[in-house]
Amino acid sequence: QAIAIFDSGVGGLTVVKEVKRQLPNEKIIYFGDTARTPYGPRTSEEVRSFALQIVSYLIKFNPKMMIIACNTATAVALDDIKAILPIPVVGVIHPGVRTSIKYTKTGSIGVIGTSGTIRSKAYQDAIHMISSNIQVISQACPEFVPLVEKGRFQNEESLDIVRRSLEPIMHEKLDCLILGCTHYPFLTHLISEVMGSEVKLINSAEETAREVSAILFDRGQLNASMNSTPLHGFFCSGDKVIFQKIAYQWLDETVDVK
Ligand code: DGN
Repeated sequence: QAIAIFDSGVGGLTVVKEVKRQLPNEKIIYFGDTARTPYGPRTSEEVRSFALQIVSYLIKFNPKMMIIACNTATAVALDDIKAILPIPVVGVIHPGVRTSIKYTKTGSIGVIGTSGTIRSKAYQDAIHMISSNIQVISQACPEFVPLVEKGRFQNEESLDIVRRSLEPIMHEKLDCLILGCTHYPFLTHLISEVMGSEVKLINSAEETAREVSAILFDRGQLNASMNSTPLHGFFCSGDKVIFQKIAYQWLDETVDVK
């Protein structure tokens, strides 16, 4: 049985990479909704209905677990998806929140994400549920996802966009910044250049994969066999050539995309 993972596009590949690293024997089925990306500017109802459609597609593969590798969809649909699926469902918000709370010394945590994620206040609520006196400084960066979907994660123009988007929080006294969108790790170098090396960037993929591993271990569902490399399945709703190119750059392997 596979682990199903989905996102609005290529962003969830940052989670795939970490799941593959921590759980190399697990088979992954991935769906990227590249035809309808970005989800950030859409209404909550729209994102929820897209997420439910994708889940009903992926569940046909009989996965043992579902990862919502999209913060925007996690913010609005995690509870609904948990309620309808008979398998464990993991989102990407709580893992990033836990990592940031463990890390912060100043008690000021930055969060960047899509307009939908920031508007939902999902990070703020999750952080304050654990520790009410932490200051959360949030900033929506709506221009980042289109950059990543076009594969533009390194050029000068992208650096200018990153600088302009982060300007409002650049001088805040943050010691960590949650990359509250799974697309943003693609822009790590640029974000780091703008925020400075003293701000730790938190990519929720690592902690998400750890949570997945713990759940599968508890359920006795970890695949321990080292006999063969699992054959993953990648699907996208839009241009498969661009998806394949970005997947190759990020995962360092050629993937067959349907
Ligand atoms: N990767 C999605 C997220 O984590 O929010 C991006 C959503 C979008 O398409 N804007």
